[in-house]
Amino acid sequence: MVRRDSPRLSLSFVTSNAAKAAEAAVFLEAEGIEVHPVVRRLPEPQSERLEEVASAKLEAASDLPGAVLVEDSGLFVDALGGFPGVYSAYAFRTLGVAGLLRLLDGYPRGAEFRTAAALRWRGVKEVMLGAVHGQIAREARGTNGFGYDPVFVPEGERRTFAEMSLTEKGSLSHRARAMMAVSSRLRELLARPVSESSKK
Ligand code: ITT
Repeated sequence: MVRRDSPRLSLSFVTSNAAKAAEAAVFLEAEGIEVHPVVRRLPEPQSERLEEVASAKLEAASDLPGAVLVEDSGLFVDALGGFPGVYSAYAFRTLGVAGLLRLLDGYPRGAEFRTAAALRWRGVKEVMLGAVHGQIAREARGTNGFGYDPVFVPEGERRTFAEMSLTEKGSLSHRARAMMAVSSRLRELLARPVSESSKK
């Protein structure tokens, strides 16, 4: 739903992954929030919590003015005790989707995609979470999206994320759910009086 009644908001989305910014934009732009992608690979600390990684990425982007958004995401597979989770990028590079399918051979397929989105605006820094539960498919299907999309089937669907359009995935994914929280928080902050020191 486009909120034509509210003032126009904009934010910088810092990521090395253009597909992430495009997906976030599907949700945020529909909410009347303009998304400016800033292509940068931010350092990620070794941590067992997505929230900590997202906070550290936000710190690393402290030179950018205005509203700044970063996020860290991961796939948490139930039968693997949450692996690859915060190690999703490493597991993707080393095992790949085929390796994940081999690891899960004969095991239950439940998994959750999670996003921790860290927002800084008007002196406030906050981390918001979004998650979607689903199943790891038996084989890779679809060519859209990126990363683990060809093997993740969100709850209530038969198709993998990679078989969905950008708009479909961008409206029901873990990222969309985190962006919903980001959008509400931005509106709350917009409604608050601003001190001179936090205007930037
Ligand atoms: P950043 O620059 O924003 O960090 P990235 O692609 O490195 O971009 P993450 O560290 O958050 O992003 O991602 C960890 C891994 O999880 C990486 O291999 C991604 O491809 C994968 N991943 C993240 N979100 C995903 C999604 O929505 N669908 C499929 N795979 C995803």
